[in-house]
Amino acid sequence: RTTKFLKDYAPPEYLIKDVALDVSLAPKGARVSSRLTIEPSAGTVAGTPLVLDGEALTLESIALNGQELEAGRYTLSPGKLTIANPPVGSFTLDIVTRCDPEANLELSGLYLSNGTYCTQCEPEGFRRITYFIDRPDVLATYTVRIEADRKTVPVLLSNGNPVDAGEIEGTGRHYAIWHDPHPKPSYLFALVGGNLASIHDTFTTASGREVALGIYVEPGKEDRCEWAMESLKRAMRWDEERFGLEYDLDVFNIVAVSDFNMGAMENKGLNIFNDKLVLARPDTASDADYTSIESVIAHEYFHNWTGNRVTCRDWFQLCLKEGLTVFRDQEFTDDVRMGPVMRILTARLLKARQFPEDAGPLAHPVRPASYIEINNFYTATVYEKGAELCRMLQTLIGKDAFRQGIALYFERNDGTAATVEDFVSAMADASGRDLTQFMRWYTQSGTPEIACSLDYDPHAKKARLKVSQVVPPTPGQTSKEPMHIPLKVGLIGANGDELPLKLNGEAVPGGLLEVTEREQVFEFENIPAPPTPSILRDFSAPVRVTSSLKPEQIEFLMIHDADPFNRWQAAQTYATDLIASAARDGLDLGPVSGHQAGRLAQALEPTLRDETLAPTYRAETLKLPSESDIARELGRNVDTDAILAARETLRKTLSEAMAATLSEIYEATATDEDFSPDPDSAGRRALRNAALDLMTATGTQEAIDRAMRHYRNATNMTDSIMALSVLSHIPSDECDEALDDFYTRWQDDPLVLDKWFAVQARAGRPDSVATVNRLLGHSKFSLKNPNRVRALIGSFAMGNPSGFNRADGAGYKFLAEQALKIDGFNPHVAARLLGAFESWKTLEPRRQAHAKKALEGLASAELSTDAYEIVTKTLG
Ligand code: DPP
Ligand code: ZN
Repeated sequence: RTTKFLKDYAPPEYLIKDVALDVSLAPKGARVSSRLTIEPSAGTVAGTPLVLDGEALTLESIALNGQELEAGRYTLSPGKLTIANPPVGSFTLDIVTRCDPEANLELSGLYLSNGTYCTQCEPEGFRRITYFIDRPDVLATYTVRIEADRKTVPVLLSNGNPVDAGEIEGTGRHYAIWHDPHPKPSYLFALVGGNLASIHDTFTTASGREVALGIYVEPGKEDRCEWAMESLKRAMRWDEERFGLEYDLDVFNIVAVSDFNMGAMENKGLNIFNDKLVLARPDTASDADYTSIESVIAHEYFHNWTGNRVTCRDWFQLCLKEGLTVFRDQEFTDDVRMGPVMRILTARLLKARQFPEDAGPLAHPVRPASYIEINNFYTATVYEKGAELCRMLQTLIGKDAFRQGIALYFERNDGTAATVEDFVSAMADASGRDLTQFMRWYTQSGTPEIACSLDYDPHAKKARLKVSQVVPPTPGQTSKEPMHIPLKVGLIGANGDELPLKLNGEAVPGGLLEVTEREQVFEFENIPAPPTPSILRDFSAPVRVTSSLKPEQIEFLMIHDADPFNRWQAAQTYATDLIASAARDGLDLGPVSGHQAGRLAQALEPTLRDETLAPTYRAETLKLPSESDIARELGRNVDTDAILAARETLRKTLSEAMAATLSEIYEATATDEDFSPDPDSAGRRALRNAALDLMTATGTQEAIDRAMRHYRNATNMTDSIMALSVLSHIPSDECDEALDDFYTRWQDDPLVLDKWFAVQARAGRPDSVATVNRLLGHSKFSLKNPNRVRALIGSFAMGNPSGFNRADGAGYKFLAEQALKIDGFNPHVAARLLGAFESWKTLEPRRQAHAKKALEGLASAELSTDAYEIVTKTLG
C-alpha cells in the first residue's frame, strides 16, 4: 500500500512500439500469446532492467529475440516480471500466459459477463491479460488475433479495423484478426467474444469517408439499440461541426454488457458499455435513461480525440481527458437537447456530488498530487469539476479562441501522451492570455467561497460590488492562494429591467468580471437607483456564493432575473433557506414558516404559468432542493430526520397553496400521443410528473388515488416509474399493489428490475433499513452484478439520506457489512459504495458516533487497497 506522487513521475525506460496478440478463448483459462517489440527510451543506460507489470497471470513461456529464456534470466515477483539484463537496442519478447475469465469477478482485465468475453483495461487492467509496461505513456500499435469456439462464440471483436477471419478446419473453432493503426496505451485495448446480436448503420464523415457502425447486444435486445445508434450519429456530426474533429477508422463498434464496473469505456474503435447506457425502448427506459444514453454515447465517442488521439502522460492527468470530455458531452447535450436547462442540471449534479467531496475528508485537487489506488480517483472532482475548469477557460478566452486552442492542442500533441500544462498552454497561446494563475484550479482543492455585497451611492450614481474569495483548507492543503474566477453578474433595476454595466467608462461584455484577488471592488457607473444584483449568472464558476440578499430581493430575482439559471437558483435559494432554518437546530425541529411558504408559492407561479418557457425549465423550477442539498447548506450538526420532516412540511404547504396551478398543469400536459424522446415531449412529461410529485405531498387518499391512476394509465417507463416512486414514499395498499404489479411484469428484465429495487431503496420511510435488508435476500438479488448492487445498496446509501443516516446507526451497519462482502471480490465497486460516508463529519454527534464506529470496524477488517484508502482517508 504505497502512495504514488506526481512529483516522482519519470518517463518509461523502455517503450513497446508494437504488439501482436493471439488470444485463444476458453471458459477456464484463456491463453494469450503476445509478441512485443521493445526498445529503450532515449537516455536509458544499457543493461537497465526491463520491468513488466502482470497480475493474476500464469506464465507458460517467455522468449527473447526468439530464444526461450531460462528461469535464471528473469524473475517473477508480486505484480512484476523483471528481465535483469536485456539486450542493447530493440528486441522482441514472446510471452505466453493464461488467465481465468470465469474466475475474474473483479471485472478488470478479461472476464465473462453473462457468457460474453469482454475486457476492461482502464486504468490498470491490461496487466491482468498479459505482461506489459502498463502505463499510459507507452503507446503501441496492436494487431490482435482472437480464436474461439465458432458455435458459442460467433462474434469476435477488437480495436481498429478488421483484417481477416476464418475457420480453423476440423476444430469447430474460428478466428478473427484486427489491426489498429493508431498507437495507443494499453488501457485502450479491448476484445469481445460472444454470441451477440447486432444492428448496423453507416456514417459519412465531413471529408466523405464511410464508417461502418455496429452495436452488439444480447440476442433479443436488438429492438433497444436504435436510440444509441441515433445518438452516436448525432455525436459524430456534432464533433465535426463544433470542433472540426472527424472519426479516423473504418469501423466504430459498441458492445453492451450487463456486468460492468463503470458506465462505459472508450477503447479505440470498440467502446464497451454497461448495457444500462445502451438499451432503451419507451416501455423499458425513462426519459432520464434516454438522456444519459445520448450523453454517454457521445462522451465515449468524443474520447476518440480527447483521450485516445491525445492521451494522458500519467494517471495524475486523468482530468486532461475526463474533464475535457465531460465538458464536450455537456456542450453537446446543451446543443441537441437541453438548452438553458443544461446548466441547471450540470450545476445540480456538481453541487450534489462534487461539493461534498471537496468539503470532506476525500477532497483532492482536479489534478491529484498523490494516490494509493488510482481506481479511487474516477471522482466527481476529476470529472465534473474538471469539466467546469474547461468551461471557465472557454468563458475567459471566448468560444472562438477555445476552439482554436483545441486545434492547437491537437496540432502539438496528436499521437502523444500529454499533460494538463500542454492543454492550458495551448489555450494561453491561442488566446494570448496569461493563464498562470488559472493553473491553481488544477492544484488547489476545496470549493472557493465568494462573498458579495453591493453598496449604492445615490450622489455619484454608482453601485459598488465588493467581492471577496476564500478557498477553505482541505486535507494536506492548509493555506491557499486566490483563484482566477470568471464571475458573471447583472444589475436589475426596480422595474425588472437589466441595467447596462459600465466599469471605468467601458461596457462589460456578458457581465463577465474577472476576480483574481482576495478582495476586489467593482464600481459600476451610471446606475440611476439602487439595483438588485444577480451574482454568478449561468453558474460561471464552481464556487459557493454568499450574498446578503433579503427574502424580498430573492423573490424579485425569481420573477425578474433575465438569466434563466439565476432565476431558477433564486427559487432554490429561497426554499433552501426556509427548510434549512426549520431543520437547523438538530433535534429541535422548528416549523416551516407558513407565511414565507405562501410567498414562495406566489413567486413560483409566473414561471410555472409562462407557456413561453420550455416545459423542462418549468419542471426544474417545481423541484424543491433535495434533502442532501439542505444537509450541505447546514454543513454541520446535520439531523437527517429533521431535514426530511421540514422538507415534507414545505412540500405539503406548497402543494396546498398551489393546488389549482398544479392541477391545471397536470391536466394540460396530459397527452395520448405515442411516446417520443424528443426534448419537448420529454419536457412535457417532466413537468407533468413534477406536478404529480408535489400534488402527492399532501398524502391524502385522493392524492394516492391520482398516483395510482397515473401508474395504471402509464404508457411509458417515465410515467410508470415516477408513479411508483411517488407511491413508494407513502405506505399504502396501493403502493404494495403497484410494486407487485411492476415486479410481475418486469421480473425477467434485469435493467427494469433494477429500477424496482432502487425505488424501494430510496423511499424515505421509517422502515427502509428493514426493506433493504429484506431485498438482499430476494431471489433476484446478487452481489456479483454491479448494476444490481448499485440499484439496491447504492441507491439506499446515496439516495435515501434519512434511511442511511438512521439515528441508531442501522444504515451504516448495513452498508459496512455489504461493502465488506463485495470488497472480497470486487474492490472497485466496494470502494465506490463506501464513498457514502464522505460527509459523516457534518452529522450531529449521535449519528457521527455510529458512522465512526462503522468506519473503524471496516478499518480493522481485511480490506483491499481500494477500500483501505477510502476508509482510512474518510476517518481522517
Ligand atoms: N469509461 C470511463 C469514462 O469514459 C473511463 N474512461 O469516463
Ligand atoms: Zn470519460
